[in-house]
Amino acid sequence: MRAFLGIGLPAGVREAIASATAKVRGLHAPVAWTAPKNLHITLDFLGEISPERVALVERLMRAVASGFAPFSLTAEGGGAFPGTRNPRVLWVGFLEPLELVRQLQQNMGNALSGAGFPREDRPFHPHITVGRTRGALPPAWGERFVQALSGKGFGVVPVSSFTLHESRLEPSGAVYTPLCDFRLDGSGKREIREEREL
Ligand code: 2AM
Repeated sequence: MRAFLGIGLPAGVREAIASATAKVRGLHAPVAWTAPKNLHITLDFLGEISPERVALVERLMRAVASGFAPFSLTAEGGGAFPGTRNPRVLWVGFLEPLELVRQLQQNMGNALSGAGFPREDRPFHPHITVGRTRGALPPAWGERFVQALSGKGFGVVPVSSFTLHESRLEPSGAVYTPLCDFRLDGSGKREIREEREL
């Protein structure tokens, strides 16, 4: 099974992104746009995993989630990977502070790599992929995309859990099926307390 761990978005944020990108989507550039229902933040892409590994991931992620209290993220503006001159992935970003989501992603990566899952070698840049390019774009198209989203707010994403998803690649596009939610049900103060006890 192809799987990833991610954070879902409220309908209002997905709608705000869909309406802010409607104009650029209407330009018919060679871009595969993410269906609004599929918009999400990826925390860890697991790739192909066996059913036995799914149970292990669930155990590990429950432990990670219990170390965090809910927090929120504010979606604003956009960018392109690897850059606006040669865009492959078009994304919506988040305002600082991002320490909590970075810490969450890091703790997830530590738990997973400790259990033998390969560690993501790219630095974590929290984002929502809104499109992937499928061919050559007109000159300055990437800059225009980023300008179209610049300074635009898409709302607050309350993060009270994260989710293990199955991702099936169908001819009509990716189909994501949520398998398990991990509630952030800790106080978020566990590490500070442990440090004090030392
Ligand atoms: P991204 O959109 O943040 O780039 C589900 O397929 C999610 O997993 C995608 O949205 C993508 O996150 C991420 N993903 C897909 N294929 C990947 C890969 N080969 N390596 C890393 N992340 C991947």
